[in-house]
Amino acid sequence: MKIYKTKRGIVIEHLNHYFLSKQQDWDSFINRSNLFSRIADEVRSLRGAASMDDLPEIVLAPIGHQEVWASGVTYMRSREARMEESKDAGGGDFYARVYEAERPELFFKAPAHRTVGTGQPVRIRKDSKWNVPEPELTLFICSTGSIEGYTIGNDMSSRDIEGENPLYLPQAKSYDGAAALGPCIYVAESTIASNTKISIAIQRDQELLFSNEISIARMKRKHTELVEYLFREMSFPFGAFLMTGTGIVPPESFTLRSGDEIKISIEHIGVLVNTVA
Ligand code: DO4
Ligand code: MG
Repeated sequence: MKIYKTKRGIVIEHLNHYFLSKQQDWDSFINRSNLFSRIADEVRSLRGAASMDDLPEIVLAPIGHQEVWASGVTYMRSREARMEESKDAGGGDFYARVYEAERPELFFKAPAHRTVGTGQPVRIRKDSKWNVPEPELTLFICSTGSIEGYTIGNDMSSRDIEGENPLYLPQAKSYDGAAALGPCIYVAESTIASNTKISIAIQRDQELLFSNEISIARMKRKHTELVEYLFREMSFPFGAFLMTGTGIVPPESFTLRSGDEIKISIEHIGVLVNTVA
């Protein structure tokens, strides 16, 4: 099942049918344990009554009062790219160490007001010259700490700022329009398939500039391990989103420009499309 936050209300997609939920508050709708069975109950009660022909045109980012957090260096490609970009600053060793360490790298990415949904523009910083999107499977975790759903995340990153000094990470990662989430939350009866593929395509002036794909099986850490660290000493009264890190980093010669279209697809979830403002 997929759930969408739309201008018309909360829409549930089940077996290619769309249902407008009777519930109107996004935060209390998503922040429930056993979310799958609760939504399945609601779909049973709605069946026949409130089916819609299609999804409303405007789909919003699937976020209310949740914070967006992110994980780092969870794939070998990310480790290599960070070591390369920070070698002049002598920071390369940190990335090799965190890749092997027991404690993962977790960082605050964005509150809802800096997060955009599908079809909305993402941004690159005016004081940065080297920018990339990071396509990441993103977990939705309810306030009691269980993973209840999955969405697509784009962890927009300024590689020159991050590479200059690892202590600049918050500035490289957090700014207006640096996070995109969407188009829905995929809520399943069990965990997402371990061979789920993530793919990205970046177009400039209708031309494909870069594309790649990776399976989440290549990730070094378990989702539950990341969540366990995130929830160790922090409470999330509305639940939280956690980006799980990127396994795709474009070559060093690549940087985003205004007008580029970034399309990230994750099997079972859908496609997140954003254009650089
Ligand atoms: O350590 C820097 C950020 C890493 C990151 O965002 C990623 O691996 O996806
Ligand atoms: Mg990332």
